[in-house]
Formats: sequence, structure tokens, C-alpha cells
Amino acid sequence: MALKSNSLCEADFHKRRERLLKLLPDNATAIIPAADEKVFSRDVHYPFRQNSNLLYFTGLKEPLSALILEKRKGKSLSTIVVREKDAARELWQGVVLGVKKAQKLFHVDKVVSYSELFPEFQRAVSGQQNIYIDWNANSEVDSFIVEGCRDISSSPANICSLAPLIAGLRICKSNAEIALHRKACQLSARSFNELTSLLPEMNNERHVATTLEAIFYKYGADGLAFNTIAAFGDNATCLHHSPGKRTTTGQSSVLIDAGASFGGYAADITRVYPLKHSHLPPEVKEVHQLVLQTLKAATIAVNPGTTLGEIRKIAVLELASGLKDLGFKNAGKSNLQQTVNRYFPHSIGHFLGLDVHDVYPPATVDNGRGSDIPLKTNMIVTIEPGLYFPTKDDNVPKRLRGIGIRLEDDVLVKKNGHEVLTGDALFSPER
Ligand SMILES: [Mn+2]
Repeated sequence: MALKSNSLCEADFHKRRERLLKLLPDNATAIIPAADEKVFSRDVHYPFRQNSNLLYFTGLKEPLSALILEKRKGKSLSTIVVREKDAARELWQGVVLGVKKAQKLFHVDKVVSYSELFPEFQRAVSGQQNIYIDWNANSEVDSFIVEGCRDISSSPANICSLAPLIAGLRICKSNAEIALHRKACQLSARSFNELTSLLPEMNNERHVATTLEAIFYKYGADGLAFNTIAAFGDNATCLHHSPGKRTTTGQSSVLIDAGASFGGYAADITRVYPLKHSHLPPEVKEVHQLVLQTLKAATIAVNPGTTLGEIRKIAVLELASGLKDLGFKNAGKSNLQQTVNRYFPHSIGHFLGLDVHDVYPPATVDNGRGSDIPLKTNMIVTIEPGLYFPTKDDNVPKRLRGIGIRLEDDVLVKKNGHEVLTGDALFSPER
């Protein structure tokens, strides 16, 4: 059981809690629960993934824990809830922190055992005017709030979502977080490069995905940032293809979209490589070159003040002129840019952090992936243009049907520009 995110320490987590307390109005309580443990089958669980918000404010990786922050008449109170120690259970499930150790570790006012969770919630929300909940992390806590809060609170309380307040804190990264991201990106890039020399020996998509994951762990990853995508041939035209049994027979290329997490922070890289040969087939190479050129044009545009929406427009222009060269004609009423949107149906990128599709404050007009948020120094975004040509589409030149290319880097916004954190990941294999 590892408790803390690598180079972050309790002083960092304490500072974050203080910042959230400052954002809360007076006479308010905020509740951030641990994630649910998800059942795989009967008494077997999926690997536990902590609620990123609890991780952000405490570093706690255990299920059955929570953070409660209160402000009453100007005074603040911080409470951490942890599972009590139990030797018989710990024999099976591993050692937990326990109340006594948590009291020493955390700079909080109170530590309460999990068996006291609901009475503690009742006390914490009683008489408060505003109750802020981190919804959708824990179904038991959600239903407690929905069913119980109205009866418990002596005055009619406002129940609101904590998500916008927390997203505002998480979106710009501290130097310590950037160091962890950099490490996640570097080890992921190095793993991609190492994988390329093993591709000629691979049997099927799952073999490719798990081989890359093994290399992540060899270099010290603490997990996967998301489920690895490995797609042979025309499987790459499915954006989130799950690696399956497809073998290398008759396949010339693989699209891999994957990333390690390090210290809890995500990397997210996409590359397309030849499987057996040192070069992609010429028609795949044509599309690859266009997407690569688009990636470069879009990456250059990453600067403070610009938005992902504006960067996408640059990418669309680049792709539109490229499609013309590839032999696409204006289809009926739609112009080339509309044609681009058909074959590039996603955003140019997303914020990156503890979550691979990281949080961003709402109140944006696009209701999408935060594409109208002006980028600021120390935000991290992905840039990932792609083109996906279906196998059956008469508007696509025949030689290009069934080709899917996406290329993706992770980019740190800096005061005077940007830094490509995944720049070590080569676009062609080392063979
Ligand atoms: Mn991505």
C-alpha cells in the first residue's frame, strides 16, 4: 500500500486543502469521498482506482476513506476518514493506514474511522447553509446526500457540486506536478521507442498492447493512464478500438494510443508504426505525413491566451489543403472543411492531469471539451489530429479507404510558448 503520490508530500496536500477552504463560502461543508470499489464478477473486484479529487487533496489511495472540510462562523475544520485497522482483513487485502497513523501523517483537525462515516457526515452538514459534494465518485455517499441531507440539515441548505471549484484548482499544474507529468511522458515515450523494435515479433493486438504496458512498468510506471488502444490495419478507423485477437497476418501497420501514469499523473501518446517492415506502405505514409504536418502546425500554436478551439481551426485548414492533394473532391454542397470534419470527428486535444481527460472549469460556451478556455501557463494539453477513412465510403479515394492515422503529443503551456513533453517519442521505428 503506497500512500503518497511520489514527490508530493503532506505539505502540498495541506496547501491544496487550504486553497479549497478559502474558496468555500462561510457556513459550508465540502465532502470528497473515496471512489467505489467496482465489482468485476461476484467477489472479484476491478483494480481500485481512487477518486482523483480525493487523491489531489490527500494523496490517499485507500478505498473507504473521505475528506470533509467545514467552515462555520469563519472557523475551519478539516476531517479525514480512514478505514480502521483489522488484522484478519489486512491478511487478505493488505495493510491499511488506520486512524492512529493517519493522525500523525495528516495536518488535519480530526481523523475519524470509516465506521463513523455517516454519523460524521450528519454532524458536518448539520446547520450548514451550503453543502458541496464531489458527486459520482461514490454511489453510497451520493445517495446519503440525496436522501439524507434534507432531513439532517436544520435549515434548508443549498446542495451544490464541488466539481467547478476543484477543476479551477486542478487545471494549472504546480512545479511538482509538472515534474511528475514530465516523468510520465518521458518514460512513456521511451517505452514507445523500445516497443518499435519488438513489433516484428508481435502476434496480435493484445500482444502489442501488453508488451508496451510491460515496458511502462519496467521503467517505473505506477499504472496505465487509460486502457491501451492497439489497432491493426483498418481497426485504426475506430477511434477507441479495444485491442483484440486480430493477428498480424495481412496487416502492415498499427496505431497505438497509450500512456503510463507516474505519481498519479497521466501521459497520452499516439503513434502509427509499420508492423514487420521499416516503412509504412506508401498510401498509409501519405496520410501519416499529412497528419504529422498538422500535428506540428497545431503544436506551434500552443501558447498562453489561445484556445483548443482556435488550435483546431489551424489543424482543419492544414488537413483541408492536404485532403485536396490526396485527391478528395468537394462532395456536393459540403466544402473541404466540412469534409475534414467528417474524417476528423474529434477535438484537437484535451487537458491532461490526474485524469487523462482532465477536469476544466465549466461556464464555457461550447459544452464540449473546454475548447474555449484560454490556455494559461502551466496547463498541460494533448494535441492529437487524426484522419479516419472508412473501408466503405465512395467519397474517399479507393487507395486510402480503411486507413486511420492519429498522432498525439502532450504539451506544457509555458510563459513564452510551450514544451512538448512527449518529444522523445519517435514517429518512425528504430529498426
Ligand atoms: Mn488523448
